[in-house]
Amino acid sequence: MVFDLDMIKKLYAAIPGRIAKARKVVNKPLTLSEKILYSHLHSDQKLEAFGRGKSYVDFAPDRVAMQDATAQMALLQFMSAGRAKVAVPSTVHCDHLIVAKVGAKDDLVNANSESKEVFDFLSSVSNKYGLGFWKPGAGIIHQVVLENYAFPGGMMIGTDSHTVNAGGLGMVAIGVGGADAVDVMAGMPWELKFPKLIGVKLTGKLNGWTSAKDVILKVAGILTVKGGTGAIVEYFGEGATSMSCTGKGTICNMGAEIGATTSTFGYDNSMERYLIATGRAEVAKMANKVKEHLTADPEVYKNPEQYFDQVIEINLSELEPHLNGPFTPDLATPISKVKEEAAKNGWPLKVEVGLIGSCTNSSYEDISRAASLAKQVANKGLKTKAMFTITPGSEQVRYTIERDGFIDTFNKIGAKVFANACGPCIGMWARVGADRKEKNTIVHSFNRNFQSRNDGNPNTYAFVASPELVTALAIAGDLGFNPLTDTLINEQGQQVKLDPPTGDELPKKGFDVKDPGYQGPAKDGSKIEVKIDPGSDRLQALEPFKPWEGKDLARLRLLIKAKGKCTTDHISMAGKWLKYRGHLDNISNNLLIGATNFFNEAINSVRNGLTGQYDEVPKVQRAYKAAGIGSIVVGDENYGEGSSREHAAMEPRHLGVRAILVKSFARIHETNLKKQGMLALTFANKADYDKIREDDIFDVKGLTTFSPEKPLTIVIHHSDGKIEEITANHTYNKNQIEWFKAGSALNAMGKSRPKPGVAKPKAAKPVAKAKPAAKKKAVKKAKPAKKAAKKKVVKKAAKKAVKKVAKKAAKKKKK
Ligand code: MIC
Ligand code: SF4
Repeated sequence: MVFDLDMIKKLYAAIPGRIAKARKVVNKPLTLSEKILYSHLHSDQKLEAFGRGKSYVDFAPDRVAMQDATAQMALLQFMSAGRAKVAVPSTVHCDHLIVAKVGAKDDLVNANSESKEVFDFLSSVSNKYGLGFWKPGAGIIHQVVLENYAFPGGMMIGTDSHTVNAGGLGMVAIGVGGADAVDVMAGMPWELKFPKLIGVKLTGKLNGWTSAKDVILKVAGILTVKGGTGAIVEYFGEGATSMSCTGKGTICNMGAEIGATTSTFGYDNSMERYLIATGRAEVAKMANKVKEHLTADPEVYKNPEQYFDQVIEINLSELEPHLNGPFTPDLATPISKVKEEAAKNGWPLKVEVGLIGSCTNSSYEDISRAASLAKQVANKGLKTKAMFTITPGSEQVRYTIERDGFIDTFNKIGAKVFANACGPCIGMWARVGADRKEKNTIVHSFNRNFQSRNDGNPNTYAFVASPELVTALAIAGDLGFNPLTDTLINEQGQQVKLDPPTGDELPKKGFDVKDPGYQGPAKDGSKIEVKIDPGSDRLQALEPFKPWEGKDLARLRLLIKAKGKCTTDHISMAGKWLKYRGHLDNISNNLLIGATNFFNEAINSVRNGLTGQYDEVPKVQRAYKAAGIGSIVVGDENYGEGSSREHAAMEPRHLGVRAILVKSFARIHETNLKKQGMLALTFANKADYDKIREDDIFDVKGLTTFSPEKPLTIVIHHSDGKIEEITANHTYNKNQIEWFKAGSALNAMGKSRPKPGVAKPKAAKPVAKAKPAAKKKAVKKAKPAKKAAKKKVVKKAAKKAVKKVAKKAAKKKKK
């Protein structure tokens, strides 16, 4: 089944004209990223030469993708939007809620019973509102999207940071929080600060042990986890065109680990081959006709320095396989240096488990290359030393690799094949013995290796590498093994060397699948009732957050001064907590339980300012909430790195934290905080972080005149009577300040109203106090809904709401 043909056809028909207009205004040759961005401006967005890293721009993405763990919150919010159907093609993918334990079959049965309520909820919401639904077992969102929906020149957003994977097929695909997805699904413009552009020129050609994964491992080492923040990374050059489309997907996927807004590649033969192999020859045909618009203008790649804000060059012919980690994906070590580094840093050398697959690396090419190594185990009389697991990215890949004998090959080395799902990548791994918290090493082909992420054990040293290298290291059972130079001793006592991996970019016999696991939506969803059991501990209907009280914030307590890395995994842990993603109050019990307290270096132990006692973070925050006291969280660099999960913003909001004050933010998290009505602030002077003491009390001043580019003041009351004032910067634009004032973006857009067709314990309060910004903005937001109403897709409620928003705004303007 080919999805979205009409939509793609329309876009391709419009692209040449849109790009020509943009080129005129920008007045210079365009990069691919600019072409895609400029051809996806929202109809109400004025075309101008936008300032990179400066202008806030309204876009109209072509589609939305959501995975089960984030879709719950996104769809709970969407249900408040009063729409009868999603405005753009959207899908839900059940992949995060499956625990990897015994093996694919049993694990899936377990997940289907344990998370039945959530899957049923997602399935019926999808059915009602017109979303495509991919059942548990169908595959991991990004692989399924690449196989079915991604197309060159398109723009999509997804409620998962690795949505960027679709850049492998020439898209601009961006990870966002659920509230952003709601905007697009409701037909509203989607706002993004126009990104900066980083160009990566790939020369030479991949060969031997080196694979596409090593490109991004190297880039991560160069740019670090925050080097891509606010930027799109565009890859080009002979090295780019000579690699496979799925290899490009891997590179784009892990662009999330350098904080990049997204990454992308120009349309080329590898993409055409992939489209054809995945049953989309028609899309390839259409793309071929507008080819020159699906890559940068030739001048750009000839003189990249003139068109990109930063250019990096990597020679693939010389690139060494890399191993990144532990605990951070940007600690890049070439394989030839690993032994030395391990000895220096005390990394355990014995590899306990090698894990391949995930959304990052489970293409046919990856699996076939890894299998070529597994085959050598028997052929060379070796024995695999470490445990070995595979999580295929989709049922299509799994079915095809089984047909082609690779699963059999892996089984022969004692591998365990888990369900087509996230599993160990996101801590959904019932790893035997992890609770003993022993120091140990694992290697995987996933993308993230933050502390505790895979198995919940903070002492697991996780390293990221290509599937090929992971397989070789699992066979050797030794982190210091360099397959390029070292030999292994086989069962007969002989020294043998592994041959470099070989494989097929695409299956010779084509892809095949029996049941891809897709469920299309009902034609008329109006009669479908979405039920939320009021007694459920998995799902909870959302109550709108309270609007801002109209004055400066006073007497805030310090909840935690987080030390060092504080990713979304530290703020809202995954693993066993994933099951509460649809229940805000329950998931709030994991707030910041992974963060390190600066003052005692302990995890999940902070001082309760009311009692002086140390307790768990959520408990202390609940005590402040019960006492009606607001609080503040202080953090280090790149706070909120990692996931798109908006729970990391909603939980503190729900529990009464008022401001997050850090040295710097990761992009998605900063937006999520703003969307949920929180104050996301940065130290104007980073050294002020050192001024914060454990028992400080804070005032936030300047909120009554809160405006773009005008810093706020934080008054710190130390317990010794000393008072200090520091400056806090912010990046709120006018519209975002309205979100803060209204209590959340959802409130500000007048979306929170009783939920049509939803059985819920208490009706949500209408947001009487929501103040839409200026008339212009409100009408702008309302317009698409008006259009939809004409098409009779929006019910009366939506029409009424549109009028209400416009009327209120008009009234406000008169005042
Ligand atoms: C991840 O890789 O961290 C996740 C789990 O896919 C997240 C989404 C989530 O937390 O649900 C992401 O990357 O956005
Ligand atoms: Fe799933 Fe891991 Fe990919 Fe996130 S990075 S979508 S958890 S496989």
